[in-house]
Amino acid sequence: MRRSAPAFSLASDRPASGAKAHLFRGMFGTAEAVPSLRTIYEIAGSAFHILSSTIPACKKRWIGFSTSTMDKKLLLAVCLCVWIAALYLVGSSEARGQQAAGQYGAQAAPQRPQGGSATAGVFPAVLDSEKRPITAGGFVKEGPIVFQEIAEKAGLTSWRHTMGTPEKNYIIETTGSGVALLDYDNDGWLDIYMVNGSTVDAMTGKTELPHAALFHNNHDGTFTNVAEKAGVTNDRWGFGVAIGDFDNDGWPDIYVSNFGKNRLYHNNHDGTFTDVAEKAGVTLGNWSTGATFGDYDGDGKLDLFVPGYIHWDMEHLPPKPNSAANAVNFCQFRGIAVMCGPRGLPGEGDHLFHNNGDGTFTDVSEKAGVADKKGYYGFTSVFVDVNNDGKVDLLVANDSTPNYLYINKGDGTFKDASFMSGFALNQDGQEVANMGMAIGDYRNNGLLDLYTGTFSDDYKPLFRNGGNAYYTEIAPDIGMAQFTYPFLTWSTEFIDYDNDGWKDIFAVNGHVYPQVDQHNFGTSFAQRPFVFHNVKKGEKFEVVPAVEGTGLAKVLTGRGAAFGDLFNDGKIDVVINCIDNVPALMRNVNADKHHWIGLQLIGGPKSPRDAVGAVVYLTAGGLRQRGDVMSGGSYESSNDQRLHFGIGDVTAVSSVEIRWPDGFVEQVTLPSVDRIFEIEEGKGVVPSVYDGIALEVAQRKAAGQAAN
Ligand SMILES: [Ca+2]
Ligand SMILES: [Ca+2]
Ligand SMILES: [Ca+2]
Repeated sequence: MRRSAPAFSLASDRPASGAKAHLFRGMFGTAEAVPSLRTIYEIAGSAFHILSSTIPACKKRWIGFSTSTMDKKLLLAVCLCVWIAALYLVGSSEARGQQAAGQYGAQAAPQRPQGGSATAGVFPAVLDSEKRPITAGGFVKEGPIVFQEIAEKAGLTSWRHTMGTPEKNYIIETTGSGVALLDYDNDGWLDIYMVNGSTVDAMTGKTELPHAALFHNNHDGTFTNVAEKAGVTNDRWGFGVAIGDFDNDGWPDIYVSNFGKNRLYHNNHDGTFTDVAEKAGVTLGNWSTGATFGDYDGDGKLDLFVPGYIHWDMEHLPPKPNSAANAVNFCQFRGIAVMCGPRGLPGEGDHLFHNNGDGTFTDVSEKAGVADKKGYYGFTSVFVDVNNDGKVDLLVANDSTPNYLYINKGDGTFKDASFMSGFALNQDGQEVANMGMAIGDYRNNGLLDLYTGTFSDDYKPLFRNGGNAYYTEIAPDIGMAQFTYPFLTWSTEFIDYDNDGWKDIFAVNGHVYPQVDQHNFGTSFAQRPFVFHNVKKGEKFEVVPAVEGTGLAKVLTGRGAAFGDLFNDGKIDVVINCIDNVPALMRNVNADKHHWIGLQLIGGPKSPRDAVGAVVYLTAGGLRQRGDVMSGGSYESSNDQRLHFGIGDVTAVSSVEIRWPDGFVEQVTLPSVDRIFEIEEGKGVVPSVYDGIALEVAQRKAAGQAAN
């Protein structure tokens, strides 16, 4: 479904109204933004990006208008206005920076609470033939079946997520919780950890506390919830989860981010866990979100970064949507009263914890330069090497504020390259509501690209890495913007769902305002997921049709989601944590017969044992693909840490180069394809549980084929 063509737009894939009209709003902020947070650097950086993005666009249009003098004059006038304004911004940034600096002391004071998180404008509803918004419709009767939703059959619907009341009067009831895929018992089969929310009634003892779930993989397509026995029910108002073997004992541990104290569940190797967060010094205490483990200082031990969202006070709540205090309805979305936030509410700072190696951590946020003194609304973070210098950098997706991109300087500190990298804002120079993020090399050129999930009425930005972590946001330029406007996207990941060697994009959606279902806004509270298929070697993506009755046509209250090969069959599946609902399990049933490789990496004595931070370059059929071992990501979630490569019709891998976290570069030879191998640093492929699994899966496949 596409809207009518715009009258005039510098970009090609969205209406002219909204986008450019808001070009400068992002610089100074609006009623919704926080102008006092702007510094000289940010304003100058934003202006620089306007110049760098509009000059090529103007040039392109100029060449396009070869005959019409009137059009050329108009174009010249518009472009000149944009450039003059951008230069003015650079010039005036010093004064504004001083003004901003003067206001820093007052930043902790809450601003007037405000609602609404879209920035691009208001767009007309896109409805399907049955008058359903495209977010809950637009299905086709026939087409390729890519995902089937099998949560009930798999036994996941015995558990339910709960967060606040259905009315969603407060933002703390709306943002949902994450999912982690981890193999906690080291049997070679991914298990599932689902974070739960809570309610005020439960926290004050009136009702039972909602529990998190730990679903053990029974190897037969079903799962059993063992959270109680394992001691990981959390029983707090939970948001994010990150997986990392922080003590290098070979068993994955679990960090859970809550409103209130966080948990660090240490894996006891016997199916149980012990919360060691107090002793480790990593509890914090207000509203924590999607954490990430990573060894930023290269000492071989995983450190921990925990973003903060809003500094929330249960005793002093913002006004309810229809309360007297909100009589003027200043928390609005498209003119209707909704819950307040995040804008106008005080942000919660971020924390970096250095791993001391003795079971304790030290908060080094300030020293390292990642404390988030601006109080941006952090949701999801990931340690990963975006500038290919062998050290993990740090990405933070921030809601309704600019994203952070911190470059690791290698001396225990980070350089804030958020604006200069181009990751802070979308191509309009606009801060958007970044919930979660996908990280992957979708062009197979060895550079990590980024995609973030944002609010409805904003498109979902694609950040292309031009080298050295210099990003250009290009979603509208390659036709990926228009379709995504009505969706509110949380989790997203680059996954090669059809194993053709080119990474595709999966997005999990759902609105925060239940009120949208009462209005013809073209969006809905529950939304279907969407998939973009990488069809031209990273130059173009196409929306995969949502076939009725299949996973992509399932309308969900999606939030956190984790991506991984749950059934060891070489196809990436998706587990979705749906707010106030049962989970969804999207099993990848795509009909392709493409080949694949899975790699479980084990770090040596100088690297983190779970190899977080390792980078693999796998070459097959002339295609060189990159895979990074990461902790955290998606939206407040943690994906399968085994690396997955689709290799198309090729039946042999030419080379595997591994850059281990300690800097050691190893070449490994793989004896076959279509299975998972375990590789230990310095030892190449080692015997593992995956040898037995490969045999078992092959036998089952043969039996299945015989039965058919
Ligand atoms: Ca397992
Ligand atoms: Ca461990
Ligand atoms: Ca693909």
